[in-house]
Amino acid sequence: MGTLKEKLTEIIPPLRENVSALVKAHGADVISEVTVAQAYGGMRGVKGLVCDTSYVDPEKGLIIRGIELLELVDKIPEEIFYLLCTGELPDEDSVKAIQKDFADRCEVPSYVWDVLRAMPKDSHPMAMFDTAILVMEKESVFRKRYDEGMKKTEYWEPTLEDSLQLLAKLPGVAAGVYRIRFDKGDLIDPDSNLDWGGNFVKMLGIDDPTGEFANLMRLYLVLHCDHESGNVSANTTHTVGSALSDPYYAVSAGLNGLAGPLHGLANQECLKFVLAIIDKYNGVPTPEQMKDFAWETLNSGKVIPGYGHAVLRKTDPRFIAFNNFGKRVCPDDPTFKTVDIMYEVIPPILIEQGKAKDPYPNVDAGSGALLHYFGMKEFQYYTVLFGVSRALGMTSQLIYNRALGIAITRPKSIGTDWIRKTVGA
Ligand code: CMX
Repeated sequence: MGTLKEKLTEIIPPLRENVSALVKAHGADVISEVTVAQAYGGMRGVKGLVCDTSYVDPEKGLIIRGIELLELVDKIPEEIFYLLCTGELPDEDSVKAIQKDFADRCEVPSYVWDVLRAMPKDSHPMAMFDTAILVMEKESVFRKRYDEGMKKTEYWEPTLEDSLQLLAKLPGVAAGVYRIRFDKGDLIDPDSNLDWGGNFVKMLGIDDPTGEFANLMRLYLVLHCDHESGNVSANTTHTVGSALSDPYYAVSAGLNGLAGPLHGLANQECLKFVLAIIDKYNGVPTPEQMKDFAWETLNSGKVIPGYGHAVLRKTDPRFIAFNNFGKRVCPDDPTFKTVDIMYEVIPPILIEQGKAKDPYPNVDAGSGALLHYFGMKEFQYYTVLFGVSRALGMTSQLIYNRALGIAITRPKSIGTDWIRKTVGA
């Protein structure tokens, strides 16, 4: 199969031809319409974005290139990146080639550490992570080639190079954020013999005598990789990238969106919630105690973190994968058990409350308990892990968009008076 670049070089020209033929033949056909409620309601359900890397089915959850997520949980992130970019799972040689691509590019410039160390001590780890990516923008090959006058058909190549550079460095950058922000001592060098996830665990410096933390991290990096392109972080990356801002700008921008409590920050909020229950009841709560706590939360106007979703209408398969891991590795851990009781108690309560369209757990409901079990207790850090993984999806979407020459994003906005007049209100 060869390298990722060789594969993309082979598949991109026919893909371009297919898409331009489709647009030529059916450009005027209608695929969606927009209601007033959708215009005010975050454009939920409006089909106006193209994403070929993955699809989120309300009932089945994430489907990557036609393969349901639960069929991919034994893969490693490198395989998933190849799948996202090309639509095929790589053979052993291609996996080795990606691992070599990452190993050759993994050194983090020293100025990144200077900047991170100069940031206020109480900076949020996501602010540090996003800043580190932005600081590396000066390395962008895309920007350099654009300044030299590259042809539009070549845009995807330096986008791929920037993406490989960025992905190769992200575990080191994220591990550095962890060690600097939480005073964990010196930075730990990467080991070029380890895979992307294994290397990340080594650089974090968390003791892993059984190797299960590395297994959890590989799973984590697979499960969070992509979720089509309408979610806040992917959509932001897409929009910024559509202005031909390079992948450093685009990924950093998208990750700022991931840092919101209704999006990727929900994993930290969720563990906070679980620990608050354990604290209140001096241990794993009974289902009755959990019910009381949940109603108190809802009645005080707060959301139950880790539950609900804009697209999903069933239990998120990403939650199921984490739950299966927990049942295998730490079934008696109090934090894990509390998450499991939540899974039993919360959906009927949200159904009874009658507001959330999806009363089931999403990806963020269970991941924190597992990280906590392995000794990563700094829950402010959890969204950084989400970000390392989501960068796989963000960059593969950017490569794809540049390959297809997708236009700069510019939907039409309208004012409330225009809407009133148009609907005769
Ligand atoms: N707890 C309490 N109320 C909830 C809820 C929850 N978990 N989920 C939704 N609702 C409420 C909404 O706040 C909304 O209330 P109002 O009508 O008073 O505004 C109502 O139910 C309808 O919302 P919805 O259409 O079902 O949900 P949205 O598509 O607007 O929002 C989401 C989706 C994820 C933001 C929302 O379910 C939520 O806030 N969940 C908790 C936070 C969370 O877990 N986020 C992580 C999502 C995964 C990710 O992106 O990382």
